[in-house]
Amino acid sequence: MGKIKQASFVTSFAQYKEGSVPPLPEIALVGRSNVGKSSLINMLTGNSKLARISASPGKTRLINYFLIDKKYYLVDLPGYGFAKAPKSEQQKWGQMIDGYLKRSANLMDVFVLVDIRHRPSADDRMMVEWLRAFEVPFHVIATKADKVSRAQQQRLLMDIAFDLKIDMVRDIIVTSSEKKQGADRVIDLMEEICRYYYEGEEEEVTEEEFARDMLEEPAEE
Ligand SMILES: Nc1nc2c(ncn2[C@@H]2O[C@H](COP(=O)(O)OP(=O)(O)OP(=O)(O)O)[C@@H](O)[C@H]2O)c(=O)[nH]1
Ligand SMILES: [Mg+2]
Repeated sequence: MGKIKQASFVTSFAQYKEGSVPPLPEIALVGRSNVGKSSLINMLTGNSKLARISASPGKTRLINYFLIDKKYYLVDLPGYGFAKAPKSEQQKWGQMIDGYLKRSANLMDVFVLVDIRHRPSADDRMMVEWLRAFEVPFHVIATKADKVSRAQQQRLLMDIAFDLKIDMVRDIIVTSSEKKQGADRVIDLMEEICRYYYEGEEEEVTEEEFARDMLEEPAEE
């Protein structure tokens, strides 16, 4: 059963730039603004203060890197579809997400988060289609499961699977950051994704190596 021992914030960018962080496998979180991306990171790491969350959408405005167990990065991206944001801001965020997904060489998997209560939006469907088209591996995570009853869950998941053209309802991982539900499954999956990157060999960066690489490639604001 997976558990994260160590997690820390590394850096954030307004614009993805290759080679800005020491190379390690990356798992990115995407989804509508307010869906619970940052909350999920906090639940997974058991640190409620690691990623900033907010009741109002549009909290995460940069690409945030979190180093997990010195082995991989969880990358928190700004949410899309935040209707109240000015058009220019929305465009900027769109470009940020797009630029990151297209250019990150170590991107291993994308977690697409959807609120279990709602049918996926046009943006959600577009995101999934885009990932399929570019053959980026992804998994769908349904958030806020505490907001619906167990009986409702199955039907809602079937709708989500249908909209996103996911064959198996059980492929959707159900989580609740509020009730700390689903963390084991997500962590096990992340471990599996990283094993694939390292192809069996256990590799970790030492603190010294990490600090040195960070110095060599100063992050730009
Ligand atoms: N009930 C419940 N509320 C949740 C859950 N996950 C997140 N929330 C709430 O939803 C709101 C948004 O959460 P965030 O984690 O900031 O969402 P986000 O996807 O990072 O949003 P952006 O940064 O704007 O893209 C906050 O008020 C959270 O407390 C959950 O599993 N259950
Ligand atoms: Mg956020």
